[in-house]
Amino acid sequence: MLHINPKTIFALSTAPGKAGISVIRISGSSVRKVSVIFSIELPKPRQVKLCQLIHPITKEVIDNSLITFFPSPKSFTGEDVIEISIHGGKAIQDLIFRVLSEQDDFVYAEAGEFTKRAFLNGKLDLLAIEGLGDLINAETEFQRKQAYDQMEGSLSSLYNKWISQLVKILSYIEATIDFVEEEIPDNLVRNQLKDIKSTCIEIENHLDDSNKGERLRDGFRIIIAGAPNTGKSSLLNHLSDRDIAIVSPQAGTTRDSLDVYLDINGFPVIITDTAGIRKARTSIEGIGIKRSESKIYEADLVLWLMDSSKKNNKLIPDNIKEKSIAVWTKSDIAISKEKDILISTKHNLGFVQLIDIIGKYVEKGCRTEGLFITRSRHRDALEKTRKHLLSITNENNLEIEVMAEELRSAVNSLGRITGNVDVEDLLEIIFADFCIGK
Ligand SMILES: Nc1nc2c(ncn2[C@@H]2O[C@H](COP(=O)(O)OP(=O)(O)OP(=O)(O)O)[C@@H](O)[C@H]2O)c(=O)[nH]1
Ligand SMILES: [Mg+2]
Repeated sequence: MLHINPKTIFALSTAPGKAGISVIRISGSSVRKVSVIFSIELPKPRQVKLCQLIHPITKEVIDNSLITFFPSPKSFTGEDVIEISIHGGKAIQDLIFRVLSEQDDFVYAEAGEFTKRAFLNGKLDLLAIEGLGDLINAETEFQRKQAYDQMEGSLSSLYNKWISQLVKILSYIEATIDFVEEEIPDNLVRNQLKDIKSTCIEIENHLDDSNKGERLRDGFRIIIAGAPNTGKSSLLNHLSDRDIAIVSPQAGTTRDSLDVYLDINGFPVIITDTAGIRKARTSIEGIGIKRSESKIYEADLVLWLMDSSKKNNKLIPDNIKEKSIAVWTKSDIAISKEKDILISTKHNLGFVQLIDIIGKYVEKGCRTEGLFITRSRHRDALEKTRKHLLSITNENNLEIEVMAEELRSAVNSLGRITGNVDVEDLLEIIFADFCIGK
């Protein structure tokens, strides 16, 4: 069970290390004591004030700082919060932390404790917290947008809408159980079934999203594969503009898979160079080839390389044709130039066309418009909700008590996504202005 430590917590909110400025965040019921500790006058709520921080014992000036005060409940954590912007040096931070630690009711915050308090005080639900985490980690423009929308509650409103729809149905059904001796309109249960079906269809449509949101969050995976010596490592180096993989005329150079992170048109892409596929000559090469095969299996797109200066190339295997594009390499020494995609890393040829095609695949694979599932945690919970609803709609003459139980489980699964649903509380709210038969 989560609980809030009664102590006031403090920590550095900006990244550690030297910087122009750093921000220390303090949250909890003793926050106002900061004014006594450092001999400063607190600013008005949510206004910034320039203050000299004075050491409580030596009375020396520690630093000039900017103080912002957020009284409860209008703060990130919901508690009283003070943010102190100081010059970003280690000695200043250490001294302030030492002074604060000497207070009985102050303690250095644990990882994620500010956010945990925000959750426990009802300031953020789990989706908003995950959105905030994703926003901080976002590396491309579309990742930023998706994370921001989630943090601002776009997914929470959708899931909360389904929760209220289902709880409303549940309240009717519970009422039917409770008042079964009295007169219940004949079509009551039939109407509830219709509503369950329509919510279930909405959830199914949401699930049927080709995993775009998760791909946008985690990165679109492109694998460079093909026979040895076709120029795979040369292509990785060229695309990433770095000399990251060893290139050599010897077939079977690459053994380990090598990842490079790229931003293609605002989408996150992970490109992986792999060991050339052939009958392994050594056991180590064999391990490399196995790794290639499993990477190819996980890939969203495979660039299958073939050497245009050679006859008898190893063609794209049938089982990966659907997610592969054929890329012919070494166009500068090609036997024939009649190929759809023909590149030369040596002479920088064919890359406008190759990047254009890759960009289209990436966009198709992770462009999200509207609301998309962003984590497998949410997908699992939605799948469970769907399963419970289907077990009601697929069954004829299901006992009403079983129906209520399945609905309750469906709501609980949905509630686990946002983390703040208590079915009994919701039922009470609904029953408060709900009257059977009206
Ligand atoms: N002429 C020419 N040679 C190239 C080109 N691209 C790669 N090569 C040469 O092809 C040879 C193999 O290149 P790599 O990039 O190591 O090929 P690979 O597919 O990674 O090979 P393995 O790791 O052994 O599977 C090297 O000698 C490269 O210099 C190109 O565009 N033109
Ligand atoms: Mg290689």
